[in-house]
Amino acid sequence: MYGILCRAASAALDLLPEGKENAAVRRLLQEALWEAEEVYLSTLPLCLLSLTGPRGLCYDGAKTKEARRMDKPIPIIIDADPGVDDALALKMAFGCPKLDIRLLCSVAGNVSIRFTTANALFLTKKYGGDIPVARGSASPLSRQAVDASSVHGERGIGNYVIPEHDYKLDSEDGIEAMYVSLKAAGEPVTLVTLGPLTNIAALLAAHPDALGMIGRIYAMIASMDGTGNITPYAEFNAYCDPEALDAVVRAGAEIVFAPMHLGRDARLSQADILARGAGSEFGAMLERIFTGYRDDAAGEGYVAMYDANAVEALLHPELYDFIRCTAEVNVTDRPGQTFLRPDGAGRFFYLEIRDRAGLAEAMLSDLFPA
Ligand SMILES: [Ca+2]
Repeated sequence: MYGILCRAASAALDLLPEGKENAAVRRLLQEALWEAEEVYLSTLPLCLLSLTGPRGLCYDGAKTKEARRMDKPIPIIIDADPGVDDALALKMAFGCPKLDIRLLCSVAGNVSIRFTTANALFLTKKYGGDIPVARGSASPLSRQAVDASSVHGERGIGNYVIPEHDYKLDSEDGIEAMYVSLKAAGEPVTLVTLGPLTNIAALLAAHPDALGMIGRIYAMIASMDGTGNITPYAEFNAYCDPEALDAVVRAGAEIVFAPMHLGRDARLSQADILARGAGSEFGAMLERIFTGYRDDAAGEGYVAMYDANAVEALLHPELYDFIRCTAEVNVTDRPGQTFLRPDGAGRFFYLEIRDRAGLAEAMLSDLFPA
């Protein structure tokens, strides 16, 4: 039955003339095709066997929806607050032929919007080519801004000082830039969020129809069990803007959480990173960045790869288990406290690393592609 639906949707797509007037219909048909393919594949015992994780947790749609589209680059928008680990995650995404990065939007988080925007602009134009860059929200939806400059350095990227350059922002209004980009795509766009979810919540509040244009959100945010790193109860990105996270969760967006503990689980030694990047300009930049970076959670000489998991799960879904869950966000007495509870009927997913050695190698290779 689903095989028939796959073929019907595929045939309809082939017959539908290209053109903006058909964009909405194409998107609906493409969505129907993906959904039918997922159900179809999940009924095949061989697929089930090959995609079943070591924890006995079953294949799910989250890892295959993008995988099915690997024949063409995945359209994505990245929202980030660079940030040392953001810089590493962004470099992994830039230049990867699997991704079609439509926009990079800054957000206040690790440091103020002034510095996250400056860092996002320089990193993107220097290493990402022509990707448009927009300035996002300067402060959380309804709270005072906090930062993590004690970890990432006063300007967010350790002791690296951005050289003089002529790079220009493409937009001073990241939320509108995101909406325009989503509308122009004509197909669902994956969001990769590496900071607080202020921009995404603001986007959904201003343009509720944007939700239907977002394929899935890969988000580095939250902890599984109500523990934290900025407070005993809250992970940093969730703590910065709990109302934004709560709004995105409640909006019904399909979120793949890269939770806090994965950052430590996926940590890389600075020596390994610098050895791989020896002789490269980015390697030299990292050497300077690391002199001003200090994360006790990662351990001396290591970098906690929090944000990289959100990118790598998209690029290498086979290295992770995607586990269906529910999500709960505290916006009152313990702001930013989160609980992600495994639940086969849950609307969200959280990630666990399936292959740590494989992931470490993938991260290094993506940081410094041959
Ligand atoms: Ca970040």
